[in-house]
Amino acid sequence: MTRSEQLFAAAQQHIPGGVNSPVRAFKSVGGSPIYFKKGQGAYLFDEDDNKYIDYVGSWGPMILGHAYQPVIDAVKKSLDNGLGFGAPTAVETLLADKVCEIMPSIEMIRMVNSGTEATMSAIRLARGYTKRDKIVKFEGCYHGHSDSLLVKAGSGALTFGEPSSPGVPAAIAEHTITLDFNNLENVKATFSEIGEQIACIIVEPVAGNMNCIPPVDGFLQGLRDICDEYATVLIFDEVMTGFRVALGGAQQAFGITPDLTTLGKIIGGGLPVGAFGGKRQIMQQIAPLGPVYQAGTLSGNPLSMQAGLAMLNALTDNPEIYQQLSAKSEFLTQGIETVAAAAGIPVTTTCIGGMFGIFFTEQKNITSFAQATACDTERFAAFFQGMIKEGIYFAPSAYETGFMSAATSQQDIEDTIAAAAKVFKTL
Ligand code: KE4
Repeated sequence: MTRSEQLFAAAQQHIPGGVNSPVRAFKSVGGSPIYFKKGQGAYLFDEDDNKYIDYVGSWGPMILGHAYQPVIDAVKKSLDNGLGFGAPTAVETLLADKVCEIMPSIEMIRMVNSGTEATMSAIRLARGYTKRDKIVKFEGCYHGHSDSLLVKAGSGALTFGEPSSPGVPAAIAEHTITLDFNNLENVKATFSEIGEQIACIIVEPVAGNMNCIPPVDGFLQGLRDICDEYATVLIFDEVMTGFRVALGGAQQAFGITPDLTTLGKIIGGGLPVGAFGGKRQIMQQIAPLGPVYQAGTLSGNPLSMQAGLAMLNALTDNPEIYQQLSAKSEFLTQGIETVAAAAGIPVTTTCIGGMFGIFFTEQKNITSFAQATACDTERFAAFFQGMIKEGIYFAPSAYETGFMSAATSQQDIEDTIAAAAKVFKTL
């Protein structure tokens, strides 16, 4: 048994499925999850001292590579002052100001501890602000695991075929209307019937939890127009796309102004931070200013704030990384398509900024959940396992996005393409 296998066997005694987040368990790709002990730049090292080029980046936060020194230094510097006080600290305001500078649609922001908390709170705020109960999400989009949003969700929920989880009362799920991503007519038809009952639309502006599917032209603007027409709150869930597809996120990349934005992953520099923010008029409804309650013991934790601030400072000091990330993602995905075709394996890829998707399908131009779920997940699993053997770590699910880091070199990418060429021949 490998060390990872030994550790996984031991973990299952007291941790459900041996993991603290389901998609890590490798259930959809087979085999035993890899236990990592170190990350450095573009690389991960497992407990058996194998080295991998990493395209997961802790599911997005490690955009500058693992153990990015300025973030490490900021956390180390703060450590000796204690781990948290449950009281305001100056650094919370510094991070809040920084996010509002980067994303002008955010006039006020509340820090929380995860993307789930951010979207759960944003939904409650939209409902409190509009005094409406219904919400619109899109099938295959994942916004964390709060009850109202675990309806036809993506990511791990989709991976395990439980997009609508048991345990969510029908009385809650009935207020969640799930529509087709990239299908504006579907949204217009729904709003023409019950638009005045709908508190918000929450959308991943680039869908990253049914693999990686960018919005089609006009889709996001169409959502903006519909929300204006019906006084519905438009929430961009930028937990994944924020500071990733552009410094200012998808709202900057596509030039659309949401009413609220939810954030996570990169904002914490790798430590647990989520946030929701937006129009002052709406955010002023949040306690203690307004009646909509939201709270958190560790919200604004100074260590996490320091990590997030160091991360965002590094990103604003190096804006050229975004063009570099796009070029790297483009080079990788084009290379993978080329070697797949040479091996006779039907593969389509997508990429936007530092995010990319690899679909095992004959279909070109993937724009919908139906197309994403018609792909060959078994072939993906075989590809995933083959790439593991070659020292390349992709997300262990056909429904997850790949993440490029600024630390990933041209050589790393060429090695990845060469590894893919080898693996495709075995499929
Ligand atoms: P967290 O609660 O996991 O911090 O964030 C939930 C969330 C919200 N919104 C979007 C767009 C997200 O992608 C996520 C979480 N992303 C998944 C990866 N697809 C987290 C990985 C996992 O669940 O282990």
